[in-house]
Amino acid sequence: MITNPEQLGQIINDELNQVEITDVHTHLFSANFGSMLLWGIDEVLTYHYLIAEFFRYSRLDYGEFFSLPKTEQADLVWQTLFLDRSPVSEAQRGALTILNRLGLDVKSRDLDEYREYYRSRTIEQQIDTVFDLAGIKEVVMTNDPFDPQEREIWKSGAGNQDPRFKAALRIDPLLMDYENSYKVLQGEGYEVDAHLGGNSLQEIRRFIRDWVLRMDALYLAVSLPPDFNLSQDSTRTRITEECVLPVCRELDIPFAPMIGVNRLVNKRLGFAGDSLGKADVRVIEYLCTNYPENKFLVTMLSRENQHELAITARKYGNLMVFGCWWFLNNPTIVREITSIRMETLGLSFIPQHSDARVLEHLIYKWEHSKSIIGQVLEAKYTDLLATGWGLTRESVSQDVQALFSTNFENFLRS
Ligand code: RAT
Ligand code: ZN
Repeated sequence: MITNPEQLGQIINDELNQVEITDVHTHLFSANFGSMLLWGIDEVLTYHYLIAEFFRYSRLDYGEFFSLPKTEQADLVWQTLFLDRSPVSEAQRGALTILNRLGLDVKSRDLDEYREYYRSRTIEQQIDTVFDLAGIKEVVMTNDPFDPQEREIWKSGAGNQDPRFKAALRIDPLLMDYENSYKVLQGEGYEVDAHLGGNSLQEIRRFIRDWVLRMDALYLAVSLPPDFNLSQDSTRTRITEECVLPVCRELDIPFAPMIGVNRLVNKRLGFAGDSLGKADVRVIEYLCTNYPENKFLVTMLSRENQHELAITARKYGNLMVFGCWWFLNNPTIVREITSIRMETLGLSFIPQHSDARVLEHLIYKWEHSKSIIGQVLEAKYTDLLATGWGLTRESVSQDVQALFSTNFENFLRS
């Protein structure tokens, strides 16, 4: 039985160090995807979170920056964000956590030395090292059948060869850009037209089904703008209600709407130019009420949506809330959101995903998040001890595993 705070802190730390994480949403790929898997210091430094921060200080022409070779972009970011000033933002700190945990000398500030480390590494070794350092068991990829390069990899059978990398079928073009994306379906032999006439809906269902099965996808995901709703009779509404939801039901996989992105607010910044807005949580109520046989994995991007999303999850067993997504993945906000969720949902949520785009991101995203989630949990346990409640190492272990892996696995199976 755990009786005092020191013992409690030690046990939580042990459990956090041991837990094997399932990372439910990343942009990583297995080594079989070749150049699609990003890794290495130059990729870390040119992460779009850091590019946005670079342009807070630089007036360089955007086009000029993006036309430079990656190493030169990384040199500029390193100079501007790490040498010219202290790297205090979360993404800056993240790059330093990575270097430090890989055993590199952060004090030296010597980018060439960091590059040198990578010259002796193979991607296979680096995956093992990073998974080990970050405590990862499995990551879920973001798999796009509208990307010709990726499509070919799946068709060749190489997509599922590393069991540590699970698939998630991502269908943004289908819901966000049907006027163009239907042509991809046509090119792949599906009988669809621009207006959802004829056999289009049936064929879109066949397309989704074929890709879920080919990838063995754990869920079907889409990122959506803040004004997402299903109250208008639009192409998006029809594809969602008549194709996406029926196929998810049939194959018993969750639908994962990720809501709140305003894409390309500043187009010239490319990937780094996306922003966010507050969404209407009633669309989640609508989905969970009208489709009780479907399961919904939901994350929202605006801080303002977080309390109402947690309350919504109290109303529906078919709703699983996950992650502190993207602009929310800052220590202050992770602490706040995790506290709100724990106080309203107990342990029945998935506190975090990494959204890693570069392999090494797993190291910092998980170290930083684990520490805060652990502190929130510790505060709650301390309150429990004050009531006279008894905790054991086993109960702590079970709770930590729920948060970092089994809630997801059980939701998939439910
Ligand atoms: O966090 C990110 O890297 C974003 O660019 C997006 O990828 C977002 O997470 C998404 O999946 O749309
Ligand atoms: Zn993402």
